[in-house]
Amino acid sequence: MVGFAACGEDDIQATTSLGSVELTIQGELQGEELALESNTYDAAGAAEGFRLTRLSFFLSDLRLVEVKDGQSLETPLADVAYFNLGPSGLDSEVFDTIPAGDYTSLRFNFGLTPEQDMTTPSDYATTHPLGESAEYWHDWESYIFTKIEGKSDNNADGVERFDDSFVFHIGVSAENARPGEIAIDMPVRGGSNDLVLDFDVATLMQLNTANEIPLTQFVHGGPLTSQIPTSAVSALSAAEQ
Ligand SMILES: [Ca+2]
Repeated sequence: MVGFAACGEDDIQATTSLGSVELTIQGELQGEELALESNTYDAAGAAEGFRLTRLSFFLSDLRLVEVKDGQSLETPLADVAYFNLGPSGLDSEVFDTIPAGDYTSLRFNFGLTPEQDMTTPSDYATTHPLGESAEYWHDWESYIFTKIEGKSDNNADGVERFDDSFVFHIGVSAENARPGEIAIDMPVRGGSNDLVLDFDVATLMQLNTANEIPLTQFVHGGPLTSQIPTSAVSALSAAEQ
């Protein structure tokens, strides 16, 4: 009977004021949902187009912001989340026990915090987002904040060949993480709640601009280590409901 005694009104209130948030990130490119492996996309630096084979990244220090009495109040959503977009260009993560509220923006870092980046995968269970050794670069003593991989067709012969590959593994240091803030219209209530962000891959890769990432190269350093996280923040926005 102890269980009944504990089930007062305060407990019911506490239970109903927490919900779960499923954060989905949907890649988009040239006006359509991103398709990894299968679709060919245009770029200035690829004569007959390119395909993406991998797009993965870490977001950290995710916070929901609610404005009350003119004050911005932050509610933690997650310390870190890892997204690895599937063939249909999306991935989702679920965060539990999030307080109810009427949230109007999402704050985050693209990449990891300095504290997180000082750790290594051996500090975590393999099920933790930071426990995956393939996402850590020992020579940098840093995680790989994002992986962008694909192949390009630079042989203008009308035949799909995709003889060239590109690999961008970006990280090196927590200094290359970038903060972002996205306006959202996000009431969180008890039960499950959905938040969908669009990830504009043309902005991420700066396609058809002077800063287009080179679609024949393997890059693990240099100017792109700051350009790509900056572009990634610009590429994220709330999906239209
Ligand atoms: Ca060709």
